[in-house]
Amino acid sequence: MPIKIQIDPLSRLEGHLRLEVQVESGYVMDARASGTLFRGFENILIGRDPRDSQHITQRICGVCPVSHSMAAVIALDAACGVTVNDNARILRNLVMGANLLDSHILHFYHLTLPDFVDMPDMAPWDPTMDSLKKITGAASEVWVAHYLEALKHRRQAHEMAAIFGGKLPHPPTYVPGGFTNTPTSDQIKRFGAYLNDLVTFINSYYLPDAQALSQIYPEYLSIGKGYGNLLSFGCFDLDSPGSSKLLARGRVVNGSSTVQAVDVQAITEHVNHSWYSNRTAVIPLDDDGFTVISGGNLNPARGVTDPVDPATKPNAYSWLKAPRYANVPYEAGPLARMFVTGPYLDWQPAGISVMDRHLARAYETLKVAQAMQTWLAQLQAGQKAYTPCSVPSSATAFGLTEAPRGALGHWLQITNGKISRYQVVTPTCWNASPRDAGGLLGPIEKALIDTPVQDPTRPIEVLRVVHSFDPCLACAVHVMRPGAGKKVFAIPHFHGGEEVHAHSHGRDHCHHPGSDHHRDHDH
Ligand code: NFE
Ligand code: MG
Repeated sequence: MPIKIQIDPLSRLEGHLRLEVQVESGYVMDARASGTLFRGFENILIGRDPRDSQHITQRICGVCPVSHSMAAVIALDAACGVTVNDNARILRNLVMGANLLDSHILHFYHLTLPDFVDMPDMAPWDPTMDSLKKITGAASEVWVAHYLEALKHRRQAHEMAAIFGGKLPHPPTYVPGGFTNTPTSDQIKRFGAYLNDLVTFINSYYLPDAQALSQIYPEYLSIGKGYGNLLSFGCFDLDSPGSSKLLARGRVVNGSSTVQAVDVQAITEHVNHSWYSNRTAVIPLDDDGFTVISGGNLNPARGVTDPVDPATKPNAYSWLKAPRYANVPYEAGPLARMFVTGPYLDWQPAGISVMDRHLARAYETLKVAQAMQTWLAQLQAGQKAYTPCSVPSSATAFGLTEAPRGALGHWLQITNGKISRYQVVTPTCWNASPRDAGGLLGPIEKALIDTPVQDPTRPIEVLRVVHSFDPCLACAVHVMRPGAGKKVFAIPHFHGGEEVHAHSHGRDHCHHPGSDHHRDHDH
């Protein structure tokens, strides 16, 4: 008889993910990932000045705000018909690069290590799911020291982004036509000092630590593959039209070494198992106009965000839609980018697994930091990074880029000078999506299937698979649903029809007043 395990919230990620897995004979045989909060940013944007989009969409998340800014201004540049100058392109790359370094260091040291290293029995590491850890006792001390060292370098990356960006999170400097800060030689010097320190840290800590972890836990080089379909929109333009990028655009099917082109029209978002209407929606265009559109399985250029009361849609289980490429699920993230961009294939056994995700993320951190050193040297002090442009009264456009966690797209429609449609498709929507119209599992759900689980009261193997994707449910869904005010930090699980509370498993980034965690218990 299968054992059903519910982890809610699954912590050490951003936002709130509920995970249900069924374990039979020691292996996961079914999985459901639920985003338990509604985002709604798309609807907040309707009727606003298009130039507000890069400021408002950044507030989707404090971890990857710069990527939202980048996606928004790429769409706005296209709508305005403007090409930004080299200083603007480089400043946009440098601030987004700094944000990526911060995010990747955070993910490996502060969100991932506690799954593999027995951390000290004190806050912030306790309570924890202490089981099946191969790094314990004296051996763990060096890892704890690196965890603390990494905090310093995260802070450096964060401060570095603010030198050009003005502030972090949510820099106000990204605008259509470029970047509002004119770089000074003092700023370039300060940015460079942080960057050199970070390159040293990545070379002497992060890369060796990621490699050591994969050698201590080699079984995770063959756990958590999933579909093996990888998608990258690419980012970090190397020329001003953006025809060449540091991280390439492309996709890979089932781990193939052949990289295929990305056709944006092939992207749709399915809502069959999501709490959105798949019937018809009425979309107001302005004071006296509206359009009527089908709510289900649309390209984001025609997409709508039409939430329904969860009670009215019993087959649905998530506030995430299910983005698909030609109706097929794809994984987004550093592993996808390294596969599509190339050098990763020469660097490690190019597998798709829990450890491959960590290795790819570490390798990408070095690649981006080194490229940032080159770009910094190309920046022209005292030269403006802004090209005047004006927003047209009507346009459709999209901006594709990469957030730390993977492919990010913003789709924009302007009518009568105002935003009449805005759709955001985040990497975590790709990765943590629920089942689609064809019943296909989302990539994280699929990666969990066949994961061995030794002790269902402490399913740490499940955490390791989910964490390898570095999910951010804040990006995927955002606005809270008023709930019963409960907080659940234990793992309720079900054994032979009897509910047992396993011991709790660590702290979350931000505690929330609670959604109805116990709603789906069945006995
Ligand atoms: Ni909130 Fe985000 C990234 C975006 S994840 S972190 O990276 O977009 O879906
Ligand atoms: Mg401990």
